[in-house]
Amino acid sequence: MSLAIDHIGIAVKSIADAKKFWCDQLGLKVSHEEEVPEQKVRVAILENGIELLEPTSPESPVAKFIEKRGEGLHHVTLQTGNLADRLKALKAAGVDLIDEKPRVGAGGAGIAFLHPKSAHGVLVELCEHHE
Ligand code: CMX
Repeated sequence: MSLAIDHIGIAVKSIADAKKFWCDQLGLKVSHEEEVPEQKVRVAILENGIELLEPTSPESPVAKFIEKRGEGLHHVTLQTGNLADRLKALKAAGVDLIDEKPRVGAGGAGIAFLHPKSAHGVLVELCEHHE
């Protein structure tokens, strides 16, 4: 479905620490874990669509987010087909894009972020899965 929720990103200082709550206490399993060097984060995707994000560098947007606001909800990701065209249409409609062109995110998906000031304070990520 177009613009269905793909995952919800939560910024954490340490994935290992966060897993004590999400996995040990809530009982969720990790379906996939990887480092995304381009975004300077390590991600652990849980089976229910929660994505834990740990910064791998002080320069990471996630490190800056945690420094400013503390751990917590970081972004909402929506699925789209034809991401490049969707971005052009959003730009034409006056939406403030962080990424004007798709880049590569976790799992090799095409991703792009929209600025929170265009989305009522929420960082929105669009993703296009290629499989
Ligand atoms: N959600 C909501 N608002 C956010 C935010 C977030 N995640 N991150 C920053 N903001 C707000 C700040 O609070 C600030 O608001 P005010 O101007 O009202 O104070 C404003 O956006 C600017 O924030 P900043 O701290 O000055 O930071 P920058 O402008 O340097 O960067 C942003 C902000 C959103 C452009 C940057 O964090 C970014 O490019 N994010 C997208 C990339 C990203 O987050 N990657 C990690 C995820 C990786 C993955 O899922 O694979």
